[in-house]
Amino acid sequence: MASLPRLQHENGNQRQGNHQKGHGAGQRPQRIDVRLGDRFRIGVAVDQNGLGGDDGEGRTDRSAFFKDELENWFVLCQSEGVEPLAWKGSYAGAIGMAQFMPSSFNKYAVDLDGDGHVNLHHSAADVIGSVANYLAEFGWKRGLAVRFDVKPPQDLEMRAALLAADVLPTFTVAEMADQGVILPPTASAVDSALALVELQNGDAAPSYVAGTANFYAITRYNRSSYYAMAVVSLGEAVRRAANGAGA
Ligand SMILES: [Ca+2]
Repeated sequence: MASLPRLQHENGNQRQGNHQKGHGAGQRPQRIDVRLGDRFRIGVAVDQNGLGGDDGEGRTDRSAFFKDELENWFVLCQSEGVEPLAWKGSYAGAIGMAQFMPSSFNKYAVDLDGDGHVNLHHSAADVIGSVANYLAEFGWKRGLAVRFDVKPPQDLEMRAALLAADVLPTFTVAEMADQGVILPPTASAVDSALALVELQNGDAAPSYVAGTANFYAITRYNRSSYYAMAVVSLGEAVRRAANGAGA
């Protein structure tokens, strides 16, 4: 593979291109043109309705975020010796089995199999190590339960006060109990603050869990409580299967 030219950072304008703020729906996607030395010229189409300016329906302008991810992508390509067009990811830029954005790749991905490269497409060891490193960086505690199934306070004001903290572990077991949460005995010795999490079940009654710091760590990967519970449920099923109890 040919070596990549160094990124141009000297005047800070090399990656500005001609992208402008969006002005609403119906316009053609604009382009960010990025020069990589004299050898590459890459145009990256940014659909401002999906990734950029407000389309009039309240979606946030995320163009700054994706410009930063684009810069991280080129840094990644240089550090890994990858041609910028060689790897494919999700439409928004998430890479490989771990679905890391380029900035997360640069911060948290690790070479666990020791071959000198971080390979999130084909190395299960690198993927597992990178996800573990990501969770550890966001507070994962080894051996700590992720969540406890609980009954919420009957008092709706107390319930609302607990839910206001969202997924952030805020309350001790005693504080939750004082507010009317019914916790299982196994929660009594937990070494973590807890968050009351409400999970809607369509027409059925919602479920409630008390999420620990480990539940919170999973939500740093994806902020949805439903995503976190899906990860936890799948992980528990894998553990049961691995232990021979069936999924
Ligand atoms: Ca590796």
